[in-house]
This record gives sequence, C-alpha cells and structure tokens, in this order.
Amino acid sequence: MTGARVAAPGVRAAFDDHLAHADETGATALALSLLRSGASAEEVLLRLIAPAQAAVGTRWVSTQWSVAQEHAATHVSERVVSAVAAEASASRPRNSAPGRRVLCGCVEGEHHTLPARIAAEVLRLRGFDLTFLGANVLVPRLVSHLHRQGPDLVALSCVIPVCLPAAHRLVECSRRAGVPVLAGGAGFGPAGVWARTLGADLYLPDPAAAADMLAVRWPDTPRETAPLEHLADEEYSRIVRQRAELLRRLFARLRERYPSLCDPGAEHAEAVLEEFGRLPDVLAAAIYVDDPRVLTDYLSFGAAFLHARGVPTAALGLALGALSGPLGDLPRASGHLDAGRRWLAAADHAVPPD
Ligand code: B12
Repeated sequence: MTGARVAAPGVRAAFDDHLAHADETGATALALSLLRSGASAEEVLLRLIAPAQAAVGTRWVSTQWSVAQEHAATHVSERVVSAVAAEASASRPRNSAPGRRVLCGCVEGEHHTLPARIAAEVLRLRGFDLTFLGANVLVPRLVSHLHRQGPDLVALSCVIPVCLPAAHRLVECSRRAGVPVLAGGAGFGPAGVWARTLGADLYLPDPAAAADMLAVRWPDTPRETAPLEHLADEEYSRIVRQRAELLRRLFARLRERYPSLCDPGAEHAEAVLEEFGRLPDVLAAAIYVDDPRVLTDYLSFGAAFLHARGVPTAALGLALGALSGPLGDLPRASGHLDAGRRWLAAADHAVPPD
C-alpha cells in the first residue's frame, strides 16, 4: 500500500465518519488496518489524521459542529495517534542505536497538543530519541529538562500566534543553554517569518521535511542573537499593562452598540465574547514581533467565526476602534490597528450577506 491509498477519498471519508461519531474503536481499527496492509505510520499520521483534524476546525468554525463534537473528535484523533505510534514502535528493531536527543513541546499558552504530538511521533519514527513535553511548556519546566537531559535540539510548536511573546522566552532559554531550536506550526507565521524574528535556528512547517533536513545538516550551536530593537519603544509592555482597561473599554463599546451580544443567555454569547477578549493579547503579540499580519491573521479567523454566529464583521471594527483610544499615543499600535481596520473593510465585501 502507498500513501496514495492512505489519502484515498474512501479511506478519508470513513475516518471522518468515525471522528463525527466519536468512534475511537472504528478510527483506530481503520488506522491500524492501513499499517498492516503496508502503509507507513508517517503516512497515516501526516496524510490521514492531520488533514482530517484540520477539517474538524472548519466544521467547528462554521458551527456545523458544536464545541463538544470538536473535543470528542480531537480526543479520538489523539488516541489514534497513540495507537499508531505504539504499533510502529512495537515493530521497530530493539537493538537500533539511540538517535540524537530531542525535546519537543508546545510553547507557553499553546494548548494545541495534537500538531506537536504528530510532529514528535514523526521525529521518533525517524530515529530521534524524543521526549514529548506536551502543552503549555513554561520556562522553568524547559530549564529543568534542558539540564537533566542535555538534549541536542529543542523542537517548539506554536499554532496560535498570540503565544509568540512567550515562545521567545523558550527560544532564548534553549539557545542560552547552547541547544538549537527547531520551530514548527502555523503560529510561527507565513514561511516561519516570526520564528526567525524570535531567533529560532530552523523553521520547518512539515515534520517529515524537518527530519530530512536534520538527517543531512544539524544546526550549529547557537550564538548570541540581536535583541528585538523595536521593543525599546515599550509599546508591548504598555499594552500588557493596560490589558484590563482595554478589555473594559472594548466590552463597554460592544455592550453599547450590540447589546444582544452581551446577553449571557444568547446562543454562542460566551464563545463570541471570548474571541473579542483575545484582541488585546493578539495586538500585543503583533507589536512584539512588529508585524500587523499577526492581527490580520486573527481577524481572518475571527471574522469567519463571528459571521457563522450571526455577528457582523463591523463589530470587530468597533472593537479595534475601542482599543485605538487609549493607545492613540503609540505609533506602532495605531498603525497595526489601522491595518486591521483596512483588512476588515476589504474583507467585509468577501463575507456573504446574511
Ligand atoms: C483541535 C483544536 C483545538 C483544541 C486543541 C486540542 C488538542 N489537544 O490539540 C482546543 C479545543 C484546545 C482548541 C482551542 C483553541 N483553538 Co483551536 N483548533 C483546533 C483544530 C480544530 C485542530 C488542530 C489540529 O490538531 N490540527 C491538525 C494539525 C495536525 O495540523 P497542523 O497545525 O497543520 O499541524 C502540522 C504542522 O503545523 C506541523 N507542526 C506543528 N507543530 C510542529 C512542531 C515542529 C517542531 C515541526 C517540525 C512541525 C510542527 O506539523 C503538524 C503535523 O503535520 C484547529 C483547526 C486547524 N485547521 O488546525 C483549530 C485552531 C488551530 N484553533 C484556533 C483557535 C482560535 C483556538 C482558540 C483560541 C479558540 C477558542 N475559542 O477556544 C483556543 C486556543 C487554545 C490555546 N490557548 O491553545 C484557530 C487558530 C486561528 C488563529 N490564527 O489564531 C484554528 C485554526 C481554528 C480554525 N480556524 O479552525 N483548539
């Protein structure tokens, strides 16, 4: 069997159906049957489970699926990853020499463990001696692993760019310990642009490509990197310090203009308000890496998410306006908020009418 079979529409439809019904037994049996008929574990992880799980997101954003269905499907995918990894490790020769040591985990604040877990399992399958640290890796936890295990590489996963400031602390702490950093995940931006801003030694979006690259060239021991000079203007720390006030203003403006949004009994009210409440942190992350695309990337998710829940895109514009007032004396933040409003104005036409 080849990868083409793994990605065949019938196989994928059957797997999607198992996810839709939270059918762990069926999903696991399907994945293991693919392995037993010749597919590689890497193909099953990267060409079946990963794209199926990404499609779960589309169904959740569009409200076709509830949060509960998304959680149940994700749980099934996690269990299938474990089953595939266990089956592959059972058939690996016992006497193979241990590979280079890699610590892999999600950056602080990041709870999307499945992408990191898939990346970790692919690296393990390729012979690396891998320790998986899971979600939300805080600096003290990384420091203790760095010193206890002396890894050859730290592999960091970031899916949501709002975590970038925290990711920087982990990159710096690994590099200061002399350990190079491999970054992966969509949160590091288009072509990994923000991984480079934060000083990661290598960015690769695809774990198989990362394994290929590491097989031919190991990153050098890190040297000191230049500090992020734009942070000297203290705009980032001002936004972080003013977070509570920004949120108060943002919700007051929303309540005034869209009272129904703040009605706690309204369908989706909690989820909708949670998304608005992320805006100050997203702006702070954009200022941190000095790129308004962090904000516009979030707006593109937010506009689709809110539209599917009956909230007009204009409400996001209002929310950005609420942040502009108290941050009006910060030139970079003002520029980013303007870029956000321009993005929304252009996108509004693209949103289908109700
Ligand atoms: C499941 C899920 C969740 C689960 C995660 C559970 C878990 N255990 O993982 C839960 C419910 C916790 C969750 C929460 C949130 N989520 Co969510 N989530 C998803 C969803 C549906 C699937 C994620 C996934 O597993 N994808 C499949 C993986 C395999 O795909 P992948 O990312 O391409 O991964 C590959 C590469 O990135 C790469 N890679 C990743 N890491 C690394 C590391 C290295 C070293 C290397 C080499 C490669 C590599 O390899 C992976 C395998 O090929 C996505 C939708 C999507 N399109 O992915 C949204 C998504 C990621 N979530 C999103 C959001 C907004 C959130 C929340 C903020 C929303 C909320 N209201 O709750 C919170 C944030 C939580 C947090 N602080 O982290 C948005 C992000 C938008 C954005 N740009 O910010 C998405 C894209 C929603 C969407 N449009 O469908 N989420």
